[in-house]
Amino acid sequence: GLSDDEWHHVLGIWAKVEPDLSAHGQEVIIRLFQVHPETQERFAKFKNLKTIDELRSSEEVKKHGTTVLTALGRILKLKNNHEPELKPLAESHATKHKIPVKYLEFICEIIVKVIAEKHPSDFGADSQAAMRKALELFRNDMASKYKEFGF
Ligand code: 89R
Repeated sequence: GLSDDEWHHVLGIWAKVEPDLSAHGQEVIIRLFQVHPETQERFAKFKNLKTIDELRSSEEVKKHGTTVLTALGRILKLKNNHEPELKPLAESHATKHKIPVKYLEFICEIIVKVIAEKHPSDFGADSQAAMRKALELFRNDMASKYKEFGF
């Protein structure tokens, strides 16, 4: 797990993300689809959105981005004890949506980049390192739950 100091960094930057969660979420989803177009194919509801303008003006994309970051925020706030929140998420992403761990790596990298762009003066080296570590913990625990669900 992370130290108290590392969690302090993670939750400190998350507190700066939260007031505008939907803008962050929208940017993360759009960036994910642009950098890794195969991820967009996983969404029946987003297959029709072809251009960047269509993605930007979609309320559904914004809504989904908010859903994803809200879930992630709940998990981060549980620090090293995220199992109760993580388990149902791992179950749906393993058994229903069938999202490879590799895709989780993609989105985690993009989350760090988007936060760094939106909060250049509040997301220093220590905070970035702590956030990367928290997201790595999240991914590793998702991966081991995936195995339990036979994915
Ligand atoms: C796909 C990552 C992630 C990734 C989907 C992906 C949508 C939280 C991908 C629908 C798909 C497809 C759906 C269904 C979905 O289902 O548990 O409405 N995700 C739903 O047809 C992540 C991450 C988090 C996260 C959620 C939540 C829901 C949901 C909550 C709704 C409830 C449910 C990691 C940051 C593939 C593109 C916290 C990715 F590639 F990025 F890893 N989801 N999702 N997701 Fe997903």
